[in-house]
Amino acid sequence: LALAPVTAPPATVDGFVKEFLRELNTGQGVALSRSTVNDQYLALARTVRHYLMARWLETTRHQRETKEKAVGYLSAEYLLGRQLGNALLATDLGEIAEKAMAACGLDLVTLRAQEVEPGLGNGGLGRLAACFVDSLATMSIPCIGYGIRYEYGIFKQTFVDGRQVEQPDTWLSLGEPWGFPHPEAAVQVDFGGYTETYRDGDVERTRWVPSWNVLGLPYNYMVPGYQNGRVNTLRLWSAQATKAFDLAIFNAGDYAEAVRAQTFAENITKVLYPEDSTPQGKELRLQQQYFFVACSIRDFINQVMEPGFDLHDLPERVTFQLNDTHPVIAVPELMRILVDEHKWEWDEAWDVTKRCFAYTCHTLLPEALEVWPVDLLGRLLPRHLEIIYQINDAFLAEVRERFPNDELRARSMSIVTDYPDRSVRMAYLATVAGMKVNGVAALHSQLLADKVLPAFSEYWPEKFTNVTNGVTPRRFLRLANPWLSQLITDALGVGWVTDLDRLAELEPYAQDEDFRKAFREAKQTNKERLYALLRARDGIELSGDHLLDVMVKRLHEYKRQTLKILHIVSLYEQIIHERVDPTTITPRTVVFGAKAAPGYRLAKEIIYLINKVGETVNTDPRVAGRLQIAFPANYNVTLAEKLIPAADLSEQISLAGMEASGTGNMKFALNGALTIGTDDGANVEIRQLVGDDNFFGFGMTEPEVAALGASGYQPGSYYESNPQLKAAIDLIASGAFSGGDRNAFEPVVSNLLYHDRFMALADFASYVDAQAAVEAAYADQEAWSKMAILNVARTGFFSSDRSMRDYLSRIWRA
Ligand code: 26M
Repeated sequence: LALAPVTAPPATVDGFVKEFLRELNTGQGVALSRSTVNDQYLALARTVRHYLMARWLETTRHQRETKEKAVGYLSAEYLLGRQLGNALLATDLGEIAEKAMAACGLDLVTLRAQEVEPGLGNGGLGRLAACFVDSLATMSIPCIGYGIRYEYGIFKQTFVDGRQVEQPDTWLSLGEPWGFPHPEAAVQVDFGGYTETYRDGDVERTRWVPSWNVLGLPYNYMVPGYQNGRVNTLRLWSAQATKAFDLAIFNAGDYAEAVRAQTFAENITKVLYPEDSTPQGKELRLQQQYFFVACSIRDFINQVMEPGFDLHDLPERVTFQLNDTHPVIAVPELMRILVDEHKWEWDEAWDVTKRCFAYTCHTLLPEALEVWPVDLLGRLLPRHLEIIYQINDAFLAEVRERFPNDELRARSMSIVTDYPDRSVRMAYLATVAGMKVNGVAALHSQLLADKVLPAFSEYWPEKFTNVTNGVTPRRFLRLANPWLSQLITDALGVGWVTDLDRLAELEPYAQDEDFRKAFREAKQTNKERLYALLRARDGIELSGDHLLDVMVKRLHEYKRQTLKILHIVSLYEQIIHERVDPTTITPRTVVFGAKAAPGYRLAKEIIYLINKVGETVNTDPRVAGRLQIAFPANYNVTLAEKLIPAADLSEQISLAGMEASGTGNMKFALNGALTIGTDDGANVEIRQLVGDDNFFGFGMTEPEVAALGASGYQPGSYYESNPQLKAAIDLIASGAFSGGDRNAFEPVVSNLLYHDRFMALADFASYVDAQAAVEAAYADQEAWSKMAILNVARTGFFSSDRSMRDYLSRIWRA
């Protein structure tokens, strides 16, 4: 039997048309003349998929042959964004596809717009995972991304009378051409039950007797490298009821109970938890975490490794990178496999395990650190709880040996804590088990070591490192901003797409008048594209040649959307009370995008405030042409790709010491927006790289924040002593934005005046000054363009390719 190698269809317009029609006709059973846009989109996606298939198979074959060390990226979230555009770019089939569709009487842009993005993440952490797998594929580094195939991703946000209302994200309902289910590679995952000891020769061993189980069904997604013939794999797990489970019940004659059991199993991957900072300690969430991690470890050992592979070599073949604490239960899981199933000695198993994992922390907020109650863990994963106790006992014995008579220290480092309830601190477990612990920006890594895990960084100074985040230039520059990309390519050639440091060569072009003009034209084109989209998508009418001021990110008090709204209200107040000469005002359009966690009350009140201020300002003739506000609902990756390239000003205004890194900040700078920002997260590094003259810095530094907090922060004193601030807050409280209702914004106003945990009032004056500096700078368009071009030229460092090189040298190859 001759085994013909899998080959891609010919990369010609003709070849593409044939493949497309074959997909549509024989793949989907639809004639072109009778097909819907969705039929056409699906056929197109499957066509592009065919071009990638041979490379994917070849990548897998090559990996098996070379046995190169791989990265197992463990992440509960991947915020991928649309796939088609990226796949066309990776295969360089964009032009061919466009012509092929035209030959069929179809419009590629329309078909691309049909794709529903997989929103399998909340925000920064999930999008980072997507950027990282893109970079690894582009750099031809072996990686399997492991995660969860949620049936419903991040909710769809709508506004009803200005308030957020959530709708389910039915991303799978029109068909999903990018995922390949592999039922033959399904994995069983156990839960519940109890443990017991038994004699095995002359050793006593423990075994876990679980009480229920589910099946993990893998779906493979292609992760194409940029025009390099490489296609890595993203493997997302979906939960299914096991046959044995419901057969037993069916046989007992209880059909309804059997169907209920099925639903129960499938609940595990039903929906993404929409919290991005306050873990609720929900049992289903722990089920999700263990489910995907158990599937992934099993899959890597049994499917990815060759048969007969010796597990002692595991650390030479993989590093499992833990994307925050969400997958940390993988640590006791690997220990359980080695000790219980393979009957290794504890020490031998621990030696291998601790060389297999590394941990990335993404927060500093104390309430965001995951903690699991011992009773919940013991009920769901009794054997894992025992193993965690044993890890902790061994670790604390070591601590006590190194620091005798220092019980306070030992207790402060205990993985298991008794207060407020007996529970497991997942960040501590990750730190003890990981060979490395990293923060996601220089400042964050410093604070992580000094403030969150001080005892651990003293104990293992060499374990702590930094890897500053990055973003993929393929999606966020090349794809999202074709006009700026063309300008850059005209100046430098195409190499910058995979070598972003080359943007530095743009530096002299900041002095080139023609280049600046072309740069402004590209920005203007992007604004027009955005305004057309907002008109069609949201019915939002924006007009005029304004400074486009954008704040897009999850809604959270620490990110301080309220500080931005106070500034807007203040501008408005000054105009309507004729405190400023209207002819001196820089016309400004402010765009917000933000989802609030559904249970986060105050965040939802802030959304309401933004919408109501917008309504009032946008319909007040006194400010027409000077100030307008847009808050399109359901900010997501797709919208980001249109918004970011259009922005002039990027708002990065979190309280110093709170935003671990930020990655939106990097996307804006790379697209030639200037940043108004605090000394927080990666803003610090952006500012250093672009220079103080090309960055609008303001606000307290982290040590100043700490000092103010220690001295007893009183927001009311700022309100009393700053008339401009007082006027803004009073205007909100007066009912001016709520049809006279003085109670409408009471929760927000009283929180600011009496609590203001993130010190918005303390930074207000400084923020307003920085905004004045922005206006002055924007008045000189030539000077502004220079600054913007220098931002592009000096931020090549923020490519996620560079992040991957740092992970390689500091962690994965260490
Ligand atoms: C935890 C438990 C239950 C439900 C949800 C969660 C959870 C999910 C996501 C907690 C946190 C989550 O994400 C945090 C996050 O997105 N952090 C951001 O990570 C980015 C990438 O490193 C940084 O740039 C941001 O500064 C940081 O806020």
